[in-house]
Amino acid sequence: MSLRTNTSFAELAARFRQGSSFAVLAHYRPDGDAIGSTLALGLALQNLGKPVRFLNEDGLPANLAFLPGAHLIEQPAPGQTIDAETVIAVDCANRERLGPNALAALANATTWINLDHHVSNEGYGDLHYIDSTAPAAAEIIYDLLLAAQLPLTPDIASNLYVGISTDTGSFQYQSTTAHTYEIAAALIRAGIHVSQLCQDTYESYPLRRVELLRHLLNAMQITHQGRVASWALTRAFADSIAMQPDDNEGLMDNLRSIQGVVVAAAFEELPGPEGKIRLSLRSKNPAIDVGAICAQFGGGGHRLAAGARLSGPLSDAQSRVFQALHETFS
Ligand SMILES: [Mn+2]
Repeated sequence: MSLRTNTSFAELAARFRQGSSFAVLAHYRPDGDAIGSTLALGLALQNLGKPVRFLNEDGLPANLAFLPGAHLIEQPAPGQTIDAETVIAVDCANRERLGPNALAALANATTWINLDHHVSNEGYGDLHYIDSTAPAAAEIIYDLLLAAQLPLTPDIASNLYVGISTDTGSFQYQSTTAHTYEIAAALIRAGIHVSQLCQDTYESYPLRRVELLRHLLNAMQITHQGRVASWALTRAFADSIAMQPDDNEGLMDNLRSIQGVVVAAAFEELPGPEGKIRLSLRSKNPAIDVGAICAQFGGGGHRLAAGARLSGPLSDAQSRVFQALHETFS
């Protein structure tokens, strides 16, 4: 299953031209694809002369503040109302992940459009376009802008590039295709500065992130006959370095990169009285479907990258996940 849709690029392009006002948003805890896709599509709609609100439940992460137009991202306050006729959700598998404040703020919208690449997407909204072969939502946005004949400004192209680069592990993951590289070439022709964007994306980390990496290297466990590498981040350590929500983004690639490791697992004790544990799983082998494992725990994602939230305490969550991994390998 690859493309699931009840619409077409032509219909979406017509909606963009007919719509009176828009809000664009992505999932909470936004990554480069979430913010890059939000900004690229929103800026394209602005260039059509439309009023656009750019939202994210968690606001703009500091590490993505370099993206052109990033200052436009608003964090909806509890009880706030945002008037937009058409809402476009990008890179978000279900309504809940848009966040409660964002959903409440947009309650008066008349049309909801869902553009995504998560295979677990629930098909919410009036119109949905879900291409699970696309390695990034930004790749779908690129194809859509091209089909809609909307101009690819350097600002829009920069956002699309960072969205695709971050969701493909710098054009390395299995989902990366010839089309992905063709898009990258088109984005370069549109005037982006690749080396500057890569430096802003991958070589501008806060020291906190390196302290997290030190913690990872000290605390990681290798189990399941060398096939699973895992890291448990305790709240106590996170608090001791005043960790910000996006500081550990992508750190588990260090676990994935170990020879013989097939699955990388990261556990994180989340703040708050519920004592929830965030689980992130990455697989190097398409035969090991970590999306299915996370689904057992009420989460979801892709075959090679998925997540879930488990009840605590940490040691219980770890043993449940280790058991599920044991069954997957046996
Ligand atoms: Mn994505």
